[in-house]
Amino acid sequence: METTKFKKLIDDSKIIYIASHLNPDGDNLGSITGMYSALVEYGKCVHLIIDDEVPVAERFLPNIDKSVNSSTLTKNPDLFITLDCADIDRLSLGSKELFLSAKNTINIDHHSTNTMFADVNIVDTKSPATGETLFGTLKEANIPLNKDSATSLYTAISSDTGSFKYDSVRKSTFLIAAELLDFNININEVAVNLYQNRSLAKTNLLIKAMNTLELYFDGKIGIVCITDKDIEECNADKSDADGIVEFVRDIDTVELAILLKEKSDCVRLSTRSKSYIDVTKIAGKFNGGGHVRASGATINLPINKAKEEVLKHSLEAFK
Ligand SMILES: [Mn+2]
Repeated sequence: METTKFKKLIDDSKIIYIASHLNPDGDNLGSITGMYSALVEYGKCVHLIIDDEVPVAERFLPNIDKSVNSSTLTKNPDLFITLDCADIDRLSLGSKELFLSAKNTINIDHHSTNTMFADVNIVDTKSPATGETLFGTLKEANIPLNKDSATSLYTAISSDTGSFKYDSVRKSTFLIAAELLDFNININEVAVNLYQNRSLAKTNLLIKAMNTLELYFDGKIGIVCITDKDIEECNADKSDADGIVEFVRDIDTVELAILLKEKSDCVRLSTRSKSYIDVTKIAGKFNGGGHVRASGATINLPINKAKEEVLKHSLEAFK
């Protein structure tokens, strides 16, 4: 039903905008470039909007160099598409303004916290990645893929499944990956860029963060903290904090991993779990959200108070 509306909006629209969200990750960037490449191939006039810094790992994505800042575009596009974006406030202010001016809007996502903010909402909360949901949507709409879009979708899915190892992965995930391989994509290029590409600056930030490691509750809870100053001192990008929380999770005793990132005016919480803790419940205490094994929130408290509160809710999660 929603796919029929999706297809009609694509076919009826001349000018289409596709935008990333703030702090874009692999699923977001893979999905927007995948959609962009597919729609360009389909003959559409498409503009790709990225207002934030692209992490180094995703800079290889096909057509990501075609992206523009929202300030370069005029209002009132026929169609505005968001992907992997749970609510409208995850867009940059410029993108949000364009979104609100669009004649029609589409939201494709897999977050359970999605607010259904568009005219057409294709939200599959069981899907491990927006890239998987997008694959199904394009297939149903008979919009063909090519090597570029297939590379992007494979990257999106690999990225949000920790290289196909999280328990959100389902049978369809592997079947879709298999279909994407038919496009002769370079999976080594994807793997090297996503997983074997850590800069020395990011490595130094990781070391700094891991030096703050504290374990609680028989080692089941692991927590690390970093500050904007740490990022500066390591000469790292802000996106270099991505992935640190996974190192905490990967400690053998840890079930629940927590990263607190101190910013000038707030604390950013990232949580990961290994097998049984639902981290959306912890992020939810701070009006955040995400997925059962990976969630986040913004906490408007000083870091020490934030840490205390997060630990309190984390201990409760084990009861
Ligand atoms: Mn995602």
